[in-house]
Amino acid sequence: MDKSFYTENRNSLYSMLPAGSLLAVFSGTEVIKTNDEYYPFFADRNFVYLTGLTCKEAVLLASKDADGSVNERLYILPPDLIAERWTGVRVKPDEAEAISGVRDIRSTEAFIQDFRKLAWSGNYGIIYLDLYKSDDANRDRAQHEFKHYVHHNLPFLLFGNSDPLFRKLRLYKKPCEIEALRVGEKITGEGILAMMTSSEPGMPEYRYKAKFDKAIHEYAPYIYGFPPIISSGKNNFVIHNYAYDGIAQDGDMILNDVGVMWDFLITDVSRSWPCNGKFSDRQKLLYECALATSDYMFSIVKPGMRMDAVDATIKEYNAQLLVDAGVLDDAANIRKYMWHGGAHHIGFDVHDVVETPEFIAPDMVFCIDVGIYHEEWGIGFRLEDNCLITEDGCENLSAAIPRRIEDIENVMR
Ligand SMILES: [Mn+2]
Repeated sequence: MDKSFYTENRNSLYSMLPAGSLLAVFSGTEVIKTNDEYYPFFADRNFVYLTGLTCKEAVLLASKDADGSVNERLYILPPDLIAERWTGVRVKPDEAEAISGVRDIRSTEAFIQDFRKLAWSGNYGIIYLDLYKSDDANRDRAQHEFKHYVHHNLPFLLFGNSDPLFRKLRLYKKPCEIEALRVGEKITGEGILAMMTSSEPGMPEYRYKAKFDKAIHEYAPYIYGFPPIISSGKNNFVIHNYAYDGIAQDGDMILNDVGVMWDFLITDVSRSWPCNGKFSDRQKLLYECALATSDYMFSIVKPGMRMDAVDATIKEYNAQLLVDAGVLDDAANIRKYMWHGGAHHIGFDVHDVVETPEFIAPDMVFCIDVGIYHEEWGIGFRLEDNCLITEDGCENLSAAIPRRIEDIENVMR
């Protein structure tokens, strides 16, 4: 991604801040796993969205003056030969500038002092931080800890929450983001095809995963969009199954819900097939309902449609098909077979952090996900594609990944 993307994102965010405000965005800190071992560091997505940098412990600090002018500074860890010998080279100021477009690059050692000077100047009444948590049990992140610091030491500053501002921006994808998604879809497809073409009864789930991993890691060292969900048979009834400990038995469906991250944009695609390469009558019956529902959605989704109608229509349409097929007694009971929502936005996060729109508009990208879980028949699967909203309709970004019974069976033959 070119630095102009990040510069534009920052300027859009700054334009939404009131005059006389401060903004700090943190990349985050490593999380301990055990003893002296840490989880692989994963930078805060809003920080990445503004800077393109993925280094730990960095901070973007912006100040917006009464006249509306903005000054921005980017704080990165200073050089440390011993630390870098152990855990890798740190980004240098000129590299940070080239990636992000921020001109004023400083050491993190200067951050607190600089921040206090700005606060004490009396020119700023409010500090904006991304204070979002998806669950009360979530650990405090760097910005939450900083909030405690400000609350105790600079109590005259008010807090603003930048989370809704980021959500407004991230709802609409820019052309370079859509291009990144297109590359990601291609790689995702290669991973899925590698599993489809090697599928056979008796194959352990972890070997399916190995096929997927091998295919996508031809492209980048860290390319997972999220932990791949790959399961078979009864394990498909666990919606987020990460165990990979089952063995596909003859007659089982394979379910996978996978995606890659390319230029920070994440794809999210589900494909399902019988491990033996031939749909049974019952599998065919249920799969055709899901496919017809998905096809219908791609034919009607367009700008101006209510966003909440997407999920509702997926359920209603699929319910009617299942009733017509004699599978479901009453469309009102669809929750028996459909267990999860059918439309979430994708982007820098797989469940993207966006403002929930009332109406669909161009440049939004969300999943159209039809899952059917028929426990009595032992058949559970989902069909999930990535839907880009265009000027007058929508485009299925993952359409090239086999999704029709005939295409799947041909690929597997
Ligand atoms: Mn999804």
